[in-house]
Amino acid sequence: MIKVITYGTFDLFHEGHYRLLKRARELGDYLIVGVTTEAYDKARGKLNVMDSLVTRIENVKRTGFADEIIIEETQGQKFNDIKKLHIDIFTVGSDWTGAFDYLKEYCQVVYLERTRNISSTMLREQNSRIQRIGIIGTGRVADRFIPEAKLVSGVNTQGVYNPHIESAQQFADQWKIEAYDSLEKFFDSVDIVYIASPHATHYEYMKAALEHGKHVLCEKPLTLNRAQTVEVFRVAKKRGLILSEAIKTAYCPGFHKLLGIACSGIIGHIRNVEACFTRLANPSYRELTDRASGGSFTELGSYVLLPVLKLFGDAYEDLRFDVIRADNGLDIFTKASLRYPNGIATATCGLGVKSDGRLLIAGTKGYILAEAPWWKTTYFEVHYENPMEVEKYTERFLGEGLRYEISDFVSMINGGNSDGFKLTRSESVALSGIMERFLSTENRGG
Ligand code: C2G
Repeated sequence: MIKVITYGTFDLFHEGHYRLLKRARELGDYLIVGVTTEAYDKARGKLNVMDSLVTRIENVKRTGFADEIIIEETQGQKFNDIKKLHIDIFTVGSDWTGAFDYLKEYCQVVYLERTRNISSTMLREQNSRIQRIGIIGTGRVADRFIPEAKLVSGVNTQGVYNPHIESAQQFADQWKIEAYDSLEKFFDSVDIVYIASPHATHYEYMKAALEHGKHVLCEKPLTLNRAQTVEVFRVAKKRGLILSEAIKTAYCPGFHKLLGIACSGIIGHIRNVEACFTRLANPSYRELTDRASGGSFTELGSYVLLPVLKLFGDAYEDLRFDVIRADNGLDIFTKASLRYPNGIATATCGLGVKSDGRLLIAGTKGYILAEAPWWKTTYFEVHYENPMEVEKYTERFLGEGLRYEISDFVSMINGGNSDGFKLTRSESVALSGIMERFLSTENRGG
C-alpha cells in the first residue's frame, strides 16, 4: 500500500484545494491530510485565516479523498509524521517547489501543479472588501505601522491626516499614500482610522472617527481618563463599530501562550506579578518633554500593567506610585504597586533609568520568568522548587509585531475570529483609570 501525505490550511475551501487533494489521493492508496492549527498559522506568519480549524477539517473530510486527517501544530512536524506514519510520498502544491526537498531523504516528494487563478487570499479579499486604513499622526509608531499593515491581507493604507499639511505630505510621499489636512475629507476616504497622535489628542479623534462611522484602532493609552474611555466604547457599541487599543503585546502569540500556561495551574495559585520595561529615550523627544501627558508611565505603563490586569483583574484594593522625576517634573522611572485580595503586583517602567526588563509571575507551586523583551514574547521558562526542573517555551514573533494586532482587528471587523478577548473593553477602561490616578497624584509643576 502506498501512503501519501499532504498538509495545508484549507481556508475558504476552494477548487484549488479540491484538485490538489484529488491528485494527492491518486498518487497512492491511502491519503493522510494534515490541517494546520490557528496557532501554527499565526506562528508561521499566515494571518487572517477566516475558517475555524473544525470548519477546515470538515471541508477536507467532505471531499472524501482523505483516508485520515491529522493536525499540524508545529514546525518540524512533517519530518516526524513521515517517519512515524511510514509515508511513501509527500506532496504539496507547486507554490512550494523546492521548499520540501529536505524530505527527499525520507520519502518521495511530489510538487503538484497549482491551480491557477484561485486562492484563499483572493477569496478573502472578495468576501470582505479591502478595508482602507487612514492614519492620524505621523510619528515613529506610524512609520512602523505601514510596513506591518502591508503584511495583513484585506487592508490597504490609504492616507494620513496631520493638521500640519507639510508633515502629512512628507509622510505621505515617503509611503506613497494620500495626505490630508481636512478631517472631513480624510474620514470620507477611509474605513478604519488608526490613531497614532500624541496621547492627549486621542479622545477627540476617536470620538470624531466613530461619529463618522469608522472603526478605530488607537494607540495606547486609549485616553488618560476612565470616563472618556467608557464614553468612546459606548459610542462604538451604539454605532456597531470596532474600537481597539493598540497594545501589541496583547496580540502577540507568545504572550498568549505564557498567559495560558500561567492560568493552567502548573505554577499553582498566582500570588505575585512583577513586570518591568525600560527604554532610554532621547531627552528632546515628545515623551520626555510633553509636560501635560509625557513621561514614562503614560508611555510604557500600558505594557507593564497588561500582565497584571490579565492575571489579577481590575479589582485591586490598593494602588500606589513611586516616582523618580527629571528636572522638568516628568517621571523618568515609575513603579506602580497594586494590592489584590490574594496577590500583589508591581508594574515598573522607565525612559530615563535602565533596568532589567523582565516579567515574573510567582505562584504557590512555581514561577514563570520571561526576560526582556518579554513584551515581544518569544521565550519563557517555568521554574519549580527544584532548581534543576525547568521547562522552556518558545514562540515566534515576526517583525515589529504590529501585524498581529492589525490582523486581529481586521478579523473582528469581518466577523471572523472574534479576538476581542485578547484585550477587553474592561481592561482598556481599567488602564485609562490607572493613568488618570497616576496623573492626578502627579505634581508636574503646571
Ligand atoms: N493549492 C493549489 N492551488 C491553489 C491553491 C492552493 O494547488 N490555487 C494547494 C497548495 O499548494 C497546498 C494546498 O492546496 O498544497 C493547501 O493550500 P493552503 O491552504 O494555502 O496551505 P499552505 O499554506 O500552502 O500549507 O504545512 C502547511 C503546508 O506547508 C502547506
